Amino acid sequence: MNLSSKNTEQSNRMAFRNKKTIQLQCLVICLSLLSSLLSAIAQESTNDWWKRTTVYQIYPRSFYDSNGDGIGDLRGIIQKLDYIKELGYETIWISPFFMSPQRDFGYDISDYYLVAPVYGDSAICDQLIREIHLRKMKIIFDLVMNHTSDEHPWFKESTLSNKNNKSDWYVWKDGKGKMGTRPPNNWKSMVGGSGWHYNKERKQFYWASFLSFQPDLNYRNKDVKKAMLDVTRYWAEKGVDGFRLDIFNAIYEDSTFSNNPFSFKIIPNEENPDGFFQKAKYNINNIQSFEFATELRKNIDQTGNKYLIGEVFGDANILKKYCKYNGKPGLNSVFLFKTLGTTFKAREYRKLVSLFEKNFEAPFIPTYVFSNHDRKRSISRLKNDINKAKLLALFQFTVRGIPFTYYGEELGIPQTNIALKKGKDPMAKRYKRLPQFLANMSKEAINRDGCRTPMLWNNEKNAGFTKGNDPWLPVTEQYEKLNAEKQNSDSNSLLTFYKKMLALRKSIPPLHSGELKIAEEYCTSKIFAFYRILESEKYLVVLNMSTQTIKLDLPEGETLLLLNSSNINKLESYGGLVLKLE
Ligand SMILES: [Ca+2]
Ligand SMILES: [Ca+2]
Repeated sequence: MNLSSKNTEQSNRMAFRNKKTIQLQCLVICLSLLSSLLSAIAQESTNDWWKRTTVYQIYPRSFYDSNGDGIGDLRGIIQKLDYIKELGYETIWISPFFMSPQRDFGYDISDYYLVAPVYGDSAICDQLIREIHLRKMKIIFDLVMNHTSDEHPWFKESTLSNKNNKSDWYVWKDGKGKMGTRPPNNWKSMVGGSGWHYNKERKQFYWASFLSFQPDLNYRNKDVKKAMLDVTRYWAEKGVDGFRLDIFNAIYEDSTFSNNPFSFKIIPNEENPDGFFQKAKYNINNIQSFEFATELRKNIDQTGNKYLIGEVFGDANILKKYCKYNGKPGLNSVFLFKTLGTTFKAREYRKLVSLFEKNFEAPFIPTYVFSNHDRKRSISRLKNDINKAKLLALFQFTVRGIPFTYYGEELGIPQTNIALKKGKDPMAKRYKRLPQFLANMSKEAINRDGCRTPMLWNNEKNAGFTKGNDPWLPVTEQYEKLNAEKQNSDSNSLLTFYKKMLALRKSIPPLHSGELKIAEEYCTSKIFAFYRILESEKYLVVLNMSTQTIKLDLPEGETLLLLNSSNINKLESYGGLVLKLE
């Protein structure tokens, strides 16, 4: 071998080594890119936990009483966390338990940082957050940002004079007329009647969107806004995973305080807050409330991936503005209460889902709610038909959206009819002179006590809700049949079906993360059907929302669930199925 060939060989070997090094470097770069991509995907999917979650709402006063005073409490919730975990829910929303005179059972807060003694104390609250996280669940607090209790020290100070630190913290206005004793304008509160209330000390009116003892905060005052953003930061930093925001559409009022225009509408509803013969033009859904949603988002984002859900009313275009305004993100989602007024019929449900899909197309996500602490219990709207309730659960846990369950909905606890005169609810007190037959005719419960009766745990005294003698509201009479312990041991119960649905939803990604397409070819006046699709996986959900048996011609697939029926090709009354397509 001569020198030159030796050199060539050497340079070849070096080139080969260099090539190898470059290849290795490429591989390392590729791997690191892949790993950062994967971690970005993982990050994205952790950020989006709320999109896939299932929410269980607890009304703390009625869930479980740990000390026998007849009122549910936080320690009681801790003792029953395993029940919710075993059911399969991932997130718990708890109605307010902060310091409050309890005139509206917690939706009238007198200190946002303290727990009302009837429910526990700060240490138990910390323990509750910890215990929920230990079980790998999330916790959502219920924040009433629009108003405080009239016993909040801020309001007390504000009433003293119009020249103190807090005098501008609420919405004060001079009255009209010679003596200034007529309300500043014609605005009606959400519960009817003028929302303006005269205060003798200040000789001025204050504005209250809801009840008279719940004065609205003035968000045009910078200190108020900061104080309330501080409240959300405080709890978020303590580990709370999100907030349900009470009447968020009432945060800002129009600064002109002009009279609202006339409307023929008498009762406000979920899609339209107009009512009591006026358009709620100047007091509801103010554009500054949309902007505030984006400010709240920005503020809360500094504490991690938190979920914000607003209680708002209005048409879909308005509602969407709370989620995104001027290109900026706001609340993650809003309640879509149209579900509550939708008749249990195939065509109605098809319309509902089409509308929600159109208005809340991905990356937005709809919410599906059928009961809460203000509304008639779902099973009572379904005429106590357990088969319908199961079919509704099948729908709610397979449709694209975040499902919300109100405690006891999984047991089919019915609405209790409690006379207005006996009502503890301040709404019942307000309307106590209304003839009872008129209250009974109303589509929605005027006395909200009826949907807040104690949870039914077992067959013992007071259905196991309290060891005391006197639950704060009467226990449902059918508790021997409906209690959780009994239903847990019955493979055919509503509770067992809920468990099954929650497990199914969790185990099949297309059901919690896939897109939805209405299966038009199966939809009729009796059948509602849709697909859930994620990448190459496709599932078909068919619901027979009629009293008849319906013949079906289904594609090949694996039946994952068959409800109220023995044959997938002949779906019996209120039968439903989930089919994995090949
Ligand atoms: Ca108690
Ligand atoms: Ca307000």
